Order: sequence, then structure tokens, then C-alpha cells
Amino acid sequence: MVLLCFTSTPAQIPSVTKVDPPSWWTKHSINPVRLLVRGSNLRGAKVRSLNPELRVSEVSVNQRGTYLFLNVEIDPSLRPGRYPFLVESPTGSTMIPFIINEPLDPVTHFQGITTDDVIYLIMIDRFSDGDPSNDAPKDSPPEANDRSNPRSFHGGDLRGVINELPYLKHLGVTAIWLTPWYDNWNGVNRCDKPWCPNTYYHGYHAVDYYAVEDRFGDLATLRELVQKAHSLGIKIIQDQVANHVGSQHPWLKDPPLATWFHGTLAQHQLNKFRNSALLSPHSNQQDFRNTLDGWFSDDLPDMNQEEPEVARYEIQNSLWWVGITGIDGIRQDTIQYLPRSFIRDLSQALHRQYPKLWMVGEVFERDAAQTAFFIGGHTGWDGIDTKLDSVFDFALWNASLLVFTNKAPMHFLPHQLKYDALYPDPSKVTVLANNHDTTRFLSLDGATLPGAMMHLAFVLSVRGIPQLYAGEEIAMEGKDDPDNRRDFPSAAFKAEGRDAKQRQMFDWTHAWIGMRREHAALRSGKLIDLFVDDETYVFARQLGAETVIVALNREKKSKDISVPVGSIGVKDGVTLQSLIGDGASGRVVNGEARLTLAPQTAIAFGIN
Ligand SMILES: [Ca+2]
Ligand SMILES: [Ca+2]
Ligand SMILES: [Ca+2]
Repeated sequence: MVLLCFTSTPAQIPSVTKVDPPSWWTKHSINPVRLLVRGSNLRGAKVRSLNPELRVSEVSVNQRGTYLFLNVEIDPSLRPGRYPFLVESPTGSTMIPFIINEPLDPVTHFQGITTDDVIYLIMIDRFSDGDPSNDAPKDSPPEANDRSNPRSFHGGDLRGVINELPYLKHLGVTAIWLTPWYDNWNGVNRCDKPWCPNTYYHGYHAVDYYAVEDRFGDLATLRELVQKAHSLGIKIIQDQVANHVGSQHPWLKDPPLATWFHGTLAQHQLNKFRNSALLSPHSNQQDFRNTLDGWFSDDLPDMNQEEPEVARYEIQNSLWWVGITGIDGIRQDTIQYLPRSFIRDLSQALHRQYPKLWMVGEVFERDAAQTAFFIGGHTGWDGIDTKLDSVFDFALWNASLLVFTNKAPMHFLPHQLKYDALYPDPSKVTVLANNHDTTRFLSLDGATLPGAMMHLAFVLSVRGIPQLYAGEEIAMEGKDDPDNRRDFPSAAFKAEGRDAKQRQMFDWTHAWIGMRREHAALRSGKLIDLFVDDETYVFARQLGAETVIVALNREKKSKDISVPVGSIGVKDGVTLQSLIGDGASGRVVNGEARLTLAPQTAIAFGIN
């Protein structure tokens, strides 16, 4: 019997190495909060609260004794502070650290995004390097930090974004969407393919859902960024990735539950991207499940949100980032590969705690039927309303690229816009100019600077919430990923550092954003088609007594047209006066405005 005591070696004493979430709040809509604790020798462990205002229940430990789940119910009277829990097992004891946070002020945080905003997408690694000390973490091989490799880390960080907030304020954008800031692996993938060596500089391969990438900064710097942006009237949007994690995540070697992922590193199906199977009521279960459960790639393990512990973990994670940083919105990556019931549950949990918070989903489809299926505000054939605030309008983006590179006639724009009939409220869509996954406009076949300028003017004047991609405003070029992710040329942050082409595009973007800010009709007015032919499209944005008329003319010569403005209540005798451009104007006679449109440009008219 005595011998048994000696078999209890120190290695069997329970230990705790990680707690997700590490902190929470009192009076939160999620109460109890469920903690996932990583450690060792947790089998048989009991967890005890050392404070009566925190009640522990529903403790469960996985078979290997490496993960422990527990519910923590937080009494509303509890003050912010540190409240560790005691873990006791037959072999010893340890502590689970846990913090109750001071809540952020909901008047100045969690503000959501509306059509009053202009979103600007920043790829953190490629925008601005404000802190060279984090460029080469100790555990990173030199190839991971090779700035000449478009697939390596280039040094950009959160400090760099803070440094350039005045640039963004001057440009006029009101919200920044940052690519994921979750901690990603610091190593480098080597292979004999053209895409090696490569790294996860883009941030879509999380190895810790609760940590900030060490090359980008830390949680304190992130919070500083949100505070400084808010003080300038700029909102922050986090790129969240609930669908998958990186293959270097510790969960792959030791998942908290056997049902945590769809499959394992060794055995899983790849997503065949038969995305229409997610829309069609007639798809077969094999295609449907493959598109939901298949891995996006072999190094992107697919999370199983139909496992309730996973759904709960991810919903809490989403809300934790909002609460701890004060952000205003979320862009949800590859959202259609999440079960629609999970999208709904996540949206509802966000809105319950933060009523104005906004989430846009990436449904990368050029078919408006598919994007409209995923936006909230209506119930699909499956009986589900996702409650999702917004989707990117890839269909209109695609139409605009085709039109302004002369591959489709101008009437393709109103042709596409007629499918707004599919949306419960088309003003809620997010109209991208481009993003980090698409060829930059000026690198498309047939692209010209006037074409890029018309495309941008269209994005900034059509219905919806406009979203620009860093570098569009200075006419950057770049073909497919990763060429479309070149470093932002830091000289261009200052007016004197811009060359003629950069200046022309910057001034144009600045002017259209400014005009949008000045005219509520451009932000939220009803869109009414007035004139269209192969080369020209004219539409009104009308809100109450205010009307703004936008004319896009891609012909190489100036063009005289008659616009039937009487149909939208514009009276004879008034004058349409350009708000931007060459000073063009036209009087309204017999319900029609005679306008002379300059070649290859966009113009907006107010009514005097
Ligand atoms: Ca850096
Ligand atoms: Ca890292
Ligand atoms: Ca999935």
C-alpha cells in the first residue's frame, strides 16, 4: 500500500496552461459563461470557486485529461478584478486564473456600421510598419521575414495603423476593416511548389482565437488603436474566422472533443466548393454536407459548429473581442460554409449584447440570389432568418468591373441592380470596390485610370455601404493574390510624396467621399434609374427634398443627353449644377434636363 504513494510522481499533478475566455463581464447577456481550460492531468478534477459571487457548474473533462469545460455564473454585484478558481484532483491542485473586466462605455463603442460610413480594408502586414522590434520574433526562421517574398511577413503592424490614422481621417473614410489579428504560426511552410516558402502573414490561420498576432502588436496596442480611431470618428471592424483555424493550432494534435472538427489532419474531406448546394432546396445531402463540412484547404481545419460546445465557444469568442476592444463591426470570413442556424445564433448573440453591432458576411458569389439568401431580414426556404446585417455585393462589384473595363455595356449596371428585388433591404449591402482576394482594378485587362475613377465613383454613389481596399485611392496595381497585397508605398501617406497618378486618384477619391459626407441623399437616398444606353448611365439618389443625380459616361467624347427629371419631381426652370467635376450644368425644360457630359468620367449634380 505504501508503494502506491510513490507512483504519484510530480508529472501527474494537474496543471493549467490556458483559459478561454480569460475574462468576462458582470451583467452580460451570456451568463453563465463557459470556460475551456487547457492543461494536463485534469482527469477527475473538481473545480471550486473561491468567491460566492462566482458559481461553478457543469464541469466536464475530456478523456485524456487535457481539457476541462466549466460553467461560471457571475453574480451581478461582482466587482471587476481577479477571481481564480481552485482545481483539485486526486493527485494535487492548481488554479484557473480568471478576470472580471471593467466594461467599456457603450455610448462610444460598439456603434455598428451604416450607409453613413465608408469602409477601408487594411491588410495589417502590408500597410505600415510602426514597430520594427516585432518584425522577427525569436521563433521565426529568416525566410518568414523576407520582404522580397510576397508570401512572407513584411513587418506591418497595429502601431503602423495608429500612425496613419491622420491619413485615413484626411481621406475621409469612417471605418477600418483590419484583416485578422488572431495569433498565427510564426514558422514557414517549405515545399517544392511555386507558392513556397509561404507564411500566414494574412492572418486567416489562427493558432489562438484569444491572442493578438505577436508581429502585429498586443492587446494593449489593439485597444489603443480602437480608442484613437474612435476619437477621430473612425470605427473598427474585426475580421473574424469562425469557419476554420490554422493547421498548426494545438487543437489539431489534441482536440478538446472528438467532435471539435470535421475530421482530422490525417482524415478529412476537402470542400469542393459546390456552393450552389447551400442555396438550392434541391441539393443532395452529400454535396450539402461537403460544402459545409469540407476543409477550405488541407491546412484549414473546419470547425464543427453543430457540436454545441464549439458553437458556444465561438459565439463567446466573437463577443469577447467586441467587449474587450470596443470595436464596432465584424467581417465574417467564408460565412456560407457555416451552418445557417449558427450564423443566426451568432448574430442574435451579438445584437442581444450590443444592439448596434454590425456583421457583414463574405458570401463570395457573383449571383445575387446566393448573397441575398444569406442576408438577414427574411426567412429562407429552410425556415431560417440568419439575422445577418450585411453581405458583400460581389454581383454588383463584378458588373462594375466589366462595365468600366469595357467588357459589358453600361446598361449591365441597372440590369444587375434590378436583382435588388431579392434583398429585404438593398441599402444594407456592402459594396466593395475590391478586396485583398481580387485583382486590383488597374491590373485588369482593359483597365484605364478613367475607368478606375468611374468604378470608384460608382461604388461611392450607388446604394449600400461602400468599401474600399487600401491602395485603390492611390491607383495601386496588383494581379492575383499575393500580387494584390503589395506593401503600401509609405511615401504616399503624405501629399508631397504622391506622384501625378497617385495624386489624381487620391484627390478624386477624397472628393467623392467628401461629397457623400455632404449629401445625405447620396448616403441613404432612394436610387432611381433615369437614363441608360450602352455607354452612359444616369441615376438619382433622392431623400426627402434632396436630389443628387449621378452621371457616368464612358464614351471617349463628350455627350449630350436629355434626362427626364420631371419624373422625380424636379421642376421646370431649375438648374442642375455639378457638385464635382468640370462645372457642367443644365436647365430643366419641359421636364427634361439637357446635360453635356464630359468624356470618360463620372459627375454628380445637385439641384439649384
Ligand atoms: Ca513591425
Ligand atoms: Ca504569431
Ligand atoms: Ca464549415
